[in-house]
Amino acid sequence: MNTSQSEALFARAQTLLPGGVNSPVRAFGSVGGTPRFIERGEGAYLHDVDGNRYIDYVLSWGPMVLGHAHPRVVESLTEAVRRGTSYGAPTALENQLAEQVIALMPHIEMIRFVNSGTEACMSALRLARAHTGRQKIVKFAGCYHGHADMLLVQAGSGVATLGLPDSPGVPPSTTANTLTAPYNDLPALEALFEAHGDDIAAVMIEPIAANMGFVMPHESYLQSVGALCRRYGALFILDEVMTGFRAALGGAQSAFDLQPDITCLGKVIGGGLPVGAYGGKREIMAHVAPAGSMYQAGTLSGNPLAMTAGLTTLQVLASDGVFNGIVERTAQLADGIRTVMGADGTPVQVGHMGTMFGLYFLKEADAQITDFATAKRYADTAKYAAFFHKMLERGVYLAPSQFEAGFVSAAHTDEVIETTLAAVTVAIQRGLIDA
Ligand code: KE4
Repeated sequence: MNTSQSEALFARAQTLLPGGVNSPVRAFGSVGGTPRFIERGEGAYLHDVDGNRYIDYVLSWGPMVLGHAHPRVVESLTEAVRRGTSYGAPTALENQLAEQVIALMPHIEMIRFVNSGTEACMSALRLARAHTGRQKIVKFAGCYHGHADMLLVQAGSGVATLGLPDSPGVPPSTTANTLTAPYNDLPALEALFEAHGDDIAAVMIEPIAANMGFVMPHESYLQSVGALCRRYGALFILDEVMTGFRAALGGAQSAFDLQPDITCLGKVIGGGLPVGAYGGKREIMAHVAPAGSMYQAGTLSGNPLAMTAGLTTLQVLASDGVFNGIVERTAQLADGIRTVMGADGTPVQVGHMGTMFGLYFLKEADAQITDFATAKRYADTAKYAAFFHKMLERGVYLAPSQFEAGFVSAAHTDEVIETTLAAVTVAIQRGLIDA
């Protein structure tokens, strides 16, 4: 496979951008090799600068749920851009996207749009502290909620990928109020509440832990987390930046019947343009300036292009049969991978929910990955890296890290899934994986 243009561009990029990228996980650090420089996306496919085509299961880390350059999104954005790109003033589009999100996630009674998931999570925690008057927050090892200082503690995603358990530059004073517990370990969380319960402002959790790979919550675990929050007067914050409109059309909160006080969103609601959001009960959101005194602001928050892309994306996604079609093909892919790996005797842990999935290669056949510690202990990252490259060579673009999830779009047809499974079969034929 010719990658000469990507190699040249990457060499130049590394003189201009730290690590040659604008987000660490894109640099192929944990899988090795040269990141592919993308020229365009079309449906289920990415096309790189060397003319190679890939079936895309990263989908910009979740946002491109309709596939790349969906005609309806392109058309609405083209019209919008002719009216200008940003006004710094309110528009009807913000009302419309808010109504669309609230219709799909009724636990959100009021919402604030921001520009990233990081901003959404950071602001949600400030809001929880403002609402409760308390200081401490709880997150879970291996969960990632963006790169705000107070959350870069035992984070997942790129931090886990790069083996940076805690980032330099974050003063201990900033994380002194951040408590952590293992995911899926209710007694550990109960112990934190027993020790700090009256000073815990909020618990923030990914309803599916998809920044340490793909870890499903144990039966009733999330409901128990919510109950503990209510018992001690802490806010229950669901970080659905990734699971929103992916784990289910109404997010994991609808699938698991959860009642979050605040929900954080991102990715899909921007349709590929920068959007994050946090929203929840009206009496909580009333603290947010200018309605209340909790300050949060943003030059480009709610900008008309991002609102347009997000609104069109959600409208198409919510139309008849679209979401369920993606769910069916995600299950077809996950089941197919499990079958192929099983036939080959390759130990894997495959998970899926809604339109997202995960694949761990296991160091031990009967290992179970249920949290960050077991993910680090049992995930065979070397074998994943080898598999990643075998698939890339066969035109399938998976996440360039074992500690990320995979995503499917409305453009991934049955034929695309079958082509992917054929590539999986060839990629794992005994001896083809070097590790
Ligand atoms: P952003 O600031 O990257 O928009 O969102 C941060 C964030 C918050 N919460 C969850 C659950 C997330 O998954 C993310 C971001 N996800 C990563 C991928 N695992 C983004 C990819 C990247 O960092 O380049």
